[in-house]
Amino acid sequence: MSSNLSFAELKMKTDRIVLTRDDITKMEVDAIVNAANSRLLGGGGVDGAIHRAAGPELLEACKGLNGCPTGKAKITKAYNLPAKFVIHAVGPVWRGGDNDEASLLKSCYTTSLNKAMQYNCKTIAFPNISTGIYGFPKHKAAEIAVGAIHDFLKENDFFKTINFVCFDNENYKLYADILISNE
Ligand code: AR6
Repeated sequence: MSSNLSFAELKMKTDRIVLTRDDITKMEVDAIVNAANSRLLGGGGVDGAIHRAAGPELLEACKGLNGCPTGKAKITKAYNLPAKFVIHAVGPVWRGGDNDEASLLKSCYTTSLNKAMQYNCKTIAFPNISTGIYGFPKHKAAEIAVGAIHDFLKENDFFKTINFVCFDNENYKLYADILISNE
């Protein structure tokens, strides 16, 4: 991992959950999760960054996946990235909160973890799915993400580390507060 951001070395470890402020494309983990759209053919935000860093083979692999429904995830190799796999999760667009947004977002996290287990990925890194272009309120999204991972870890010993990788200060601080208050 590398970053010249002032928060970069500030990591907080709560059991197997690691909070990092970094660029997810730099993460040396078994699998990184992408915040994709249902076509799985690339886009802006973290999706664009992952495709640029992985190289054009990633798009070729994604073309063979036939898209993915919201709340679910599909996996590809990671090509030029330091990670081994990319799990492409499709978060919900925020439409006010009465359209299953919360359960669909939680499902992105649990589906991605299940997919990672199928491919024997013991270390995984998540971005803050849906909190950029898709407009999900960041605090609510962070609570859902942390809750989903905690629920999963209660039942499951498979993962060595689960990284929450925040790109912006606001998300980093929200996650830090939630993780500290849950300790
Ligand atoms: N590393 C880690 N996090 C990042 C990075 C990075 N390199 N770049 C951005 N983020 P977004 P969404 C954070 O918009 O809201 C795309 O066009 C960013 O700060 O990437 O799920 C897709 O193709 C934010 O907190 O994803 C879809 O069409 C978080 O990643 C749509 O955007 C998610 O922001 C998905 O929207």
